[in-house]
Amino acid sequence: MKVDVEKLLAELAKIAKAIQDAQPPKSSAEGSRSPKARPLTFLLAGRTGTGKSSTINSLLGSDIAPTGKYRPTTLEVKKYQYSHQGVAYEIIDTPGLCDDLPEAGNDEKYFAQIKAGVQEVDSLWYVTRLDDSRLSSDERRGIKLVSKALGSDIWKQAVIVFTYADAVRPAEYAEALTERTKIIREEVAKYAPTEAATLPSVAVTNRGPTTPDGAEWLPELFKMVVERFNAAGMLPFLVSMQDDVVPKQTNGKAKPRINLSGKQKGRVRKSLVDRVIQGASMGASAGRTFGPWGAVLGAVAGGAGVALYNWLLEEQDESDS
Ligand SMILES: Nc1nc2c(ncn2[C@@H]2O[C@H](COP(=O)(O)OP(=O)(O)OP(=O)(O)O)[C@@H](O)[C@H]2O)c(=O)[nH]1
Ligand SMILES: [Mg+2]
Repeated sequence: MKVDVEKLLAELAKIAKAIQDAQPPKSSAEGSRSPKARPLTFLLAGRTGTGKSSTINSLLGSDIAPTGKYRPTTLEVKKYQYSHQGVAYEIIDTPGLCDDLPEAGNDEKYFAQIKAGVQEVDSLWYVTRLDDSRLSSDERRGIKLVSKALGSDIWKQAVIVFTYADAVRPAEYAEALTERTKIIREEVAKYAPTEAATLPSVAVTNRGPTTPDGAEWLPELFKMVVERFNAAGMLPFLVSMQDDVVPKQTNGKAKPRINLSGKQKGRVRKSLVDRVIQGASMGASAGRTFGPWGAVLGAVAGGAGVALYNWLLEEQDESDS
């Protein structure tokens, strides 16, 4: 795929202008009433102790969600606020289910909490250990409750995150990944058959940079999250993460914290071009697509995201697919 960088940047500037024109004028009286960008929202689901908090902290490069071993005693949806490069985030930690919690009555409460506490989700993570061999009854409950509380479409934004890849022997790694993915998809298919069929998975280990196959997992997780990200939030997400993924050009190429391969970079670029840029110029009005994030987009066209765009769109390597 050949991408015309100039044309895309021009397209982006046009979209930014359309959004800015659509915004209400910012007089001081009106300023407080102008729409406020909602935070980018990650929803973490899965049983307790699987590494949900550890993994979101790894992706965002900051200790946002507390980690550790403790026994959950209450069912409670917890929210963590965070700001990265001027973009607000909200991490919603659903109560880690575990077999010890009595089922009767609690599911209702859990369901109501998710429904009340979650408006729009940009990225849903279903987190489960790679070294588990079967799906526990509380995991089935978790999948059911998330599907019922948020609707089956929520799986469009979902990624299965397998943690504890370090606990799987290298010889069994590929099979574990395939088999565990199949099992989760089968369960999700009960509520969202279409989405389940293509539900992607990624293996991580919060004990080191590589999975047993020797590959770095952080760039793979990032790529997959971008590919599944709510299209409306993808641009602010990419812009806020640019310092984490774009190599520093100062002295040669300093390795970024999230070091995408040429192929992974190609997939991120494809998501951006197909789902954001072309989506906005061809689909409904850009204002509706980007909503109150017009300001972020304006900043992108005005300079803040240029490093990201130039880098993402620069080399047209063969690995695009
Ligand atoms: N070996 C190994 N340990 C991990 C991994 N991920 C997390 N842990 C450990 O597992 C424990 C629980 O991790 P958390 O990230 O707090 O798990 P959580 O899913 O957020 O747990 P709750 O908030 O209780 O639901 C911690 O002691 C982590 O250090 C992993 O990939 N491999
Ligand atoms: Mg946690």
